[in-house]
Amino acid sequence: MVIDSAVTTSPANARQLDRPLTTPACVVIPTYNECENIPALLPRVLDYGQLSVLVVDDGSPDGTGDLVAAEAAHNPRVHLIRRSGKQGLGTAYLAGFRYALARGAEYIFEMDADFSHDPKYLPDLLHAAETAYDLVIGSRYIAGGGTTDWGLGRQLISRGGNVYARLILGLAVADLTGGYRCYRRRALEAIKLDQVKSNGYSFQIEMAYRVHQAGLRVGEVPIIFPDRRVGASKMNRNIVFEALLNVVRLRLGLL
Ligand SMILES: Nc1nc2c(ncn2[C@@H]2O[C@H](COP(=O)(O)OP(=O)(O)OP(=O)(O)O)[C@@H](O)[C@H]2O)c(=O)[nH]1
Ligand SMILES: [Mg+2]
Repeated sequence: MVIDSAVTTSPANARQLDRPLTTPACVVIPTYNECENIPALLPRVLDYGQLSVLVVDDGSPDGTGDLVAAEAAHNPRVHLIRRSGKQGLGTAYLAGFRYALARGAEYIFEMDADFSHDPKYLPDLLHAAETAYDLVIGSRYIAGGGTTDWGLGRQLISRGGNVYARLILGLAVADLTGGYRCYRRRALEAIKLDQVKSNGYSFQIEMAYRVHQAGLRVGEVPIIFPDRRVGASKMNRNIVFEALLNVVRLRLGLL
């Protein structure tokens, strides 16, 4: 199948294959320059026959989008949204959520492409979503979870950010910034995706807060989180500052 012959255009700057989801669970993976990771990651996720993958690629100059398009051409469990340029993690996820919801997904995962989120935890997240929670977060900060490889600076930012967000928002969630997640459909339906404002680090915090505010159940399962295998981090100081400010805005109802 030639990818451009079967695309719909929605929104204006995104191209996507117009095809149905063949499984009730969909793993959304945003990518920007992950050509060294994505070819190894896709088969690991697809090992789980009940899962589909949706990559949201922001015009990666390294050709990540083309690699995924080649997979999608012969595997109906691989889906791809291509956006024209780097537009941020938050809007990538929102585009992915809308795509999955429109195709009837019951369980929608968030996962990084860089192997910090080990695919071996996918069944744990799914099981917890099926049996106990509307949003399950793979957690570094509950018993059994943790990070490896991180220097002191990175650890302090992550732990400090979580304590800060938890105190201000009053949520009993240890890893509010964790981005390895599984949402039940009803959690994404309960929050108005159009109203989600954060695009960077605080996107995860805002999503968890909104699910909690909607009266739904947020829970955690432990994960060990190693540093990205290869490729460059997209973290920067602006993302951290945006997050600090947005937590206060959220609490005050200004976001
Ligand atoms: N589509 C899209 N994906 C992005 C964007 N920014 C980051 N990503 C992807 O989002 C995931 C997480 O980004 P990372 O750079 O790993 O950010 P991080 O995990 O906070 O930082 P590290 O721990 O240093 O890896 C990866 O799969 C990235 O390729 C973006 O603007 N658009
Ligand atoms: Mg990462």
